[in-house]
Amino acid sequence: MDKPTNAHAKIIKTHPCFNENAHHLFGRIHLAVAPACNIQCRYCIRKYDCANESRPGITSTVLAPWEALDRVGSMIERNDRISVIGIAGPGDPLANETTFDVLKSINRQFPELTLCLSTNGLALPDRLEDLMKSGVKSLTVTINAVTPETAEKVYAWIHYRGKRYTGKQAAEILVRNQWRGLEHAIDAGLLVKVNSVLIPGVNSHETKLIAERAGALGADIMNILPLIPQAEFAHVKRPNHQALTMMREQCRPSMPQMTHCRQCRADACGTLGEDKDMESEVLMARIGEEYGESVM
Ligand code: CLF
Ligand code: SF4
Repeated sequence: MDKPTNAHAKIIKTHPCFNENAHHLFGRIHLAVAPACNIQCRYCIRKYDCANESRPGITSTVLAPWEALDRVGSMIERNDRISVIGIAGPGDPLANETTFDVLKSINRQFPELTLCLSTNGLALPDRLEDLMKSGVKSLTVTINAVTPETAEKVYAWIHYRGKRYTGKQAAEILVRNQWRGLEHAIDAGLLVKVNSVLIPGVNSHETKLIAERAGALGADIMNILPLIPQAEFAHVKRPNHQALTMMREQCRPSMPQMTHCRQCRADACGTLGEDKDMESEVLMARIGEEYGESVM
């Protein structure tokens, strides 16, 4: 087996999110197979995609597992630059059993593709082993706080092991699980990105601390996302480019910073920024197939 560093280097070479130089050359497909979420971020409107990894505003069609597999097949036939298959919502992938079934099937059928997943981290300590078994190689954990006091301002409630928690108790469990999950995922050899939503006046005083702590644990890269003001934070001003750049510079000594994130949809496909519509891509692939068959 490759040592984690060698295996990581191989994945990074073709991963559009972990490697800025790869993002024009290689693409990803997001499979929107995970509608349920186990927490409530105060900046999230639940009818849209998960704002931790995917740009909210466009409701995704949730795919059944067979549809997801079918789409991967059609897409990689049509687009040979697809190197990564990710599950990033529209809710939290780890709160949906379908996630694991889909990952396993893709891993079996397309072992050459890198499987990627993004989570809020609540269920990560409980589900890491299952994730590893399903073939995931790169992981994103969104961490918006170090202290429960700040976490309480960012998250309204959690649903954990069959029980709903609010307030301080919810914040304590979530923060503990996010950091524990992150540490375990790094130790297990996954390539790990930390996403952090920058919310001015709410968690901005802890962003640097998140970088320091995650960097010390060995996370590979950090992606600071500017808040999209909505839901309970509709009144908060979205950090401008300058504020974002300043925060990234403060965090850079602790961890490499991602600056090319496109806050893509849970059903995005193609290279970053192409924002192709998967359904029409799949349709085009089918038409191409049928045309090919009819002229042969
Ligand atoms: Fe998707 Fe995320 Fe994997 Fe990339 S996206 S699950 S790590 S394959 Fe990439 Fe899109 Fe930014 Fe995410 S540009 S939102 S960082
Ligand atoms: Fe919304 Fe994602 Fe937060 Fe769940 S984890 S509440 S889907 S932003």
